[in-house]
This record gives sequence, structure tokens and C-alpha cells, in this order.
Amino acid sequence: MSKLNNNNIKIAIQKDGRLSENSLGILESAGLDFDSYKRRLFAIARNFPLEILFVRDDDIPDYVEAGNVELGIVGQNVIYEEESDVEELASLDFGYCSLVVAVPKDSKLVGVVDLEGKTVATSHPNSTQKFLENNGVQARIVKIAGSVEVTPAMDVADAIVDLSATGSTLELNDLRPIAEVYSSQAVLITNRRVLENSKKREKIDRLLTRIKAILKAKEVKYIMMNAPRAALAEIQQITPGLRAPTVVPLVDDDWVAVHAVVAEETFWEVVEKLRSIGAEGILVSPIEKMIL
Ligand code: PRT
Ligand code: ZN
Repeated sequence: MSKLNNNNIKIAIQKDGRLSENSLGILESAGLDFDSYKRRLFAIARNFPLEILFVRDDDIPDYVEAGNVELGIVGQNVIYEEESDVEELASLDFGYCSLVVAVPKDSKLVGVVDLEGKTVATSHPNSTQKFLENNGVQARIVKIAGSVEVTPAMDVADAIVDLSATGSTLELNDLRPIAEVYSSQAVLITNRRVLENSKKREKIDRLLTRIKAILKAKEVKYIMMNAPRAALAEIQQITPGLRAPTVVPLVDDDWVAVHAVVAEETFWEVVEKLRSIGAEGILVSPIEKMIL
């Protein structure tokens, strides 16, 4: 790694797995131009002082903590499990999952306390140990590298602690969740020492500004509509926009065109209200980036 250009900052992302596509996607949306063909060991951005390293997700917090790379994109679950001393710069809104305790559907175990004296299989032994301790439960933990979900059927364990996203894997294996250890999503991480280096910090801040602009834009929609001029005051109440909606006069004096930014969360409620006060021809477009 040290053979690469020292003026560049480095970011480690998952080479091949659930987080890879979205991690690459966010860097591309941030305007970085690089070749990731077959995700070789690393790629160099042509238009930003950044190198991208493709590694196993489990190694990402270690590289960031040791300062081999300045940044990383990884699931919070890996940070929690490895108890890594890293700083989260942004939650990236993908890679959502939960670490859950699950038992066979026909099991008598219904809560964490029922795990007392039982055997729990997991590939997250640290998180499991802490969770059991916090709940005052003593159980035997069996560390499994993969396919944790099959262990109850094999009589290896009474319960499992595993990541779950859609819940399909639990369902397919006749398991039901009985508790959540924590929820997780992908995050951008760094370490505190890096932030003390002003040259590196400046580059990290530039990249972070771009990433935040993309994340912010996902929360809003741009809408355009025609509305009776008489309804303007009400429209302004419903769609405050960034400062205020943009109002464009139309040839017909009684009507105006209004452009506004609307939060994704309340989007349909806002549209229904706008229609009820006479807005029509409502056009909606996604916002690619939002720089405040
Ligand atoms: O090779 P490498 O070590 O890099 O990859 P990996 O195989 O260790 O990790 P990978 O690619 O499976 O997961 C990377 C990260 O994605 C995890 O660390 C989590 O942060 C996140 N993530 C999100 C998930 C899931 N969703 C997920 N569903 N990681 C794993 N799963 C597994 C889970 O273990 C279970 O086997 O998917 C199954 C359950 O999924 P559902 O949808 O059936 O509930
Ligand atoms: Zn892994």
C-alpha cells in the first residue's frame, strides 16, 4: 500500500459482497472517475487525490484503525463486533440489517433470559457475549464461520445470533427471531489521528461534502406544478422549499407555475394537499445532489 502516491488519501471498500455495488455507486455519484474493472487490488481516481482499495469487509476497520487507509466503508456490525476504535463520518443509507437472536419455531425459548445454560451459535461471538452479559445470561457460545442458520437443525445449538435483513433465511430454516442485539447499516469511517492532519482532513472534508450532498438529495424531490394564483399563500405553507418556493408567472394571470423541494417522507401527503387546493400538472423529479 505504501508504494502508492503518498499525497492521495485511501479508502477501503468491500471487494466482493453485499456492500460492494453501493460502495462503488456512492463514490461514482460523488463524481469520482476511476476504473474498477474486476475490482483488482486497488484503483486510482483520475480527478480526485484518492485511491480505492478492494478488501474483505472484516479487514476494513483494522486498516482504518492502523492508519493504512484514511477512510473505509463498512457495516456497523463489523465495527461493533471487532470493537474497532474508528470514527463514523456518515451513515450511508444502505446495507441495512439487524443482528438477531433466533430459535427454532417449535422451541420453548421465547426471550433472552431463556438462553441461560443453552448453546448459541454465531459468527458474532463478541457481540453475542456482550449482549448475554448485559442481560445477565450465561450461555455457551459456539463460533461458526458461515451458515449459522443450519446449526439448530444439526443439534449444534439451541439458538443462533445472526444478521438478518429480509428475514427470509430465518424463515427458510424454520427459525423465529426472539430478540434484536443491534441494527446496522453501512457507514463511512476514519480515525481521529487522520483528522488531525490538516492536508488529509481537507481532502476528506471535500469528499464528505460530496457524499453528504448525495445523501441529502435522496431525502427530497423537486416538484413543479401549475396553481391558481389565489392559492399561493397556502402552497407556500405546504411546500416551504429550501427558502421559499419559486413562483413563475404564466400567460394566464390567474395562474402561476410553482417549483419547490419536498421531503420524500411526506411527499404523498403534500401532493394530496396541493391537489385539494387546485394545483394541477404536477411534475416530480429526483434531485441528484443537494448542496446547502
Ligand atoms: O468476503 P467478505 O468477508 O468481504 O464478505 P462477507 O461474506 O463477510 O460479507 P457479506 O458480503 O455477506 O456482508 C457484508 C455486510 O453486509 C455485512 O457485514 C452487513 O453489514 C451487511 N448485510 C446486510 C448483511 C446482510 N444484510 C445479510 N442479510 N450481511 C449478511 N447478511 C446475511 C446473513 O448473515 C444471513 O446469512 O444474509 C442472510 C440473511 O439475510 P435475509 O435477507 O435472508 O434475512
Ligand atoms: Zn466478511
